[in-house]
Amino acid sequence: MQKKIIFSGIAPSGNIHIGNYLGAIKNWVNLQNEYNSIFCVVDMHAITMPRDPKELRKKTLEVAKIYIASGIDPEKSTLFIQSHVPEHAELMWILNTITKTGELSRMTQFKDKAELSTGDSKALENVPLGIFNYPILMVADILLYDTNLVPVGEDQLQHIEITKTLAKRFNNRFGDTFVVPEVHITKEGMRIMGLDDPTKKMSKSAKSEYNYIALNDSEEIVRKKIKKAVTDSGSEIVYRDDKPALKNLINIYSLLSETPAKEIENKYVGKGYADFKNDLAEVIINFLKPFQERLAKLDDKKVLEILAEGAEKVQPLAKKKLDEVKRKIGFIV
Ligand code: AQP
Repeated sequence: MQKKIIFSGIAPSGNIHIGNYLGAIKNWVNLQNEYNSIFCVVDMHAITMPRDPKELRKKTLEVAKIYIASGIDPEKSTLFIQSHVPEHAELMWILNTITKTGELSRMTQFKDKAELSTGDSKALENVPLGIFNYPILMVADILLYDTNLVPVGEDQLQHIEITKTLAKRFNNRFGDTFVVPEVHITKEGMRIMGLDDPTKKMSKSAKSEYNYIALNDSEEIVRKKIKKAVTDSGSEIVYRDDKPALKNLINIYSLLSETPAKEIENKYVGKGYADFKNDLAEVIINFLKPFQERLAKLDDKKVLEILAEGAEKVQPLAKKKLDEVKRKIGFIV
């Protein structure tokens, strides 16, 4: 029987953090044995905001290296850079034409990124169009490869919903063409919150670097960030919804050390935040150290070769799907 297909990607923007790892990459590593896996560095998504070209090139390679250092095995999974397969942009154009503007303006990520919550009626005028319609590029990324499952963090749920909507809409109008994918989310890693604000997700485009632990943070920085991480009122170490900051920190501790939250609670009975935070910093460092050693050993040239081979492997699949789409809508192929 043919293996099912998974597709996912991360934009090379900002610093990749433990939220990206726990919500997405860790999950990919586990799934790659079971599924035909395609992982992309989505550089076309990164340019929805202004980027320094030199920095973008550096980050694109860095993200691919992070995938590999995290355990994505290029022998098992296909890795490539999105802009190396132009079919993504071409399919996006076609899908634009069947998408309603209302569907995009309801996206919470759009509202957040465009900072529309300020109530300034002029705010919209200066929002780059890419911030508005990048979800359609995500839809194209996923649908090009007959993806069955999309492993992502919870913040991407709306984007997977619109993927399903557009796949069904196209299939209804033009006949069966796209596989309608399902989302794959792990319960614990689904949403790691910001260290400086537990009501918002940890985010690589956060204004303050105290929002996240980046995968390339030094020991000293990790200790500093955890020390500064906001906590809740009271002094007990408990995993409860009414203590969102602590719950988030315990989640990180639990996921990185593979210790159940209950066990962590028991360990800190009678102890305070200082003990807990010191140990949490060590748990994070113990995870980051071997990861960073593996990352440092990766050769740029070799990784670029892996990415080029990956693009060569998936491009014919993308072209086949795009040609089918073009034929269905009446283009001469
Ligand atoms: N906090 C999080 N918890 C769990 N999963 C998360 N993901 C992102 N943040 C968390 C998952 O990581 C993958 C890549 O998402 P992304 O590229 O959108 O990363 P981001 O950190 O969320 O980036 P931003 O802040 O939106 O900045 P830009 O737009 O500049 O890249 C996804 O699977 C996501 O669910």
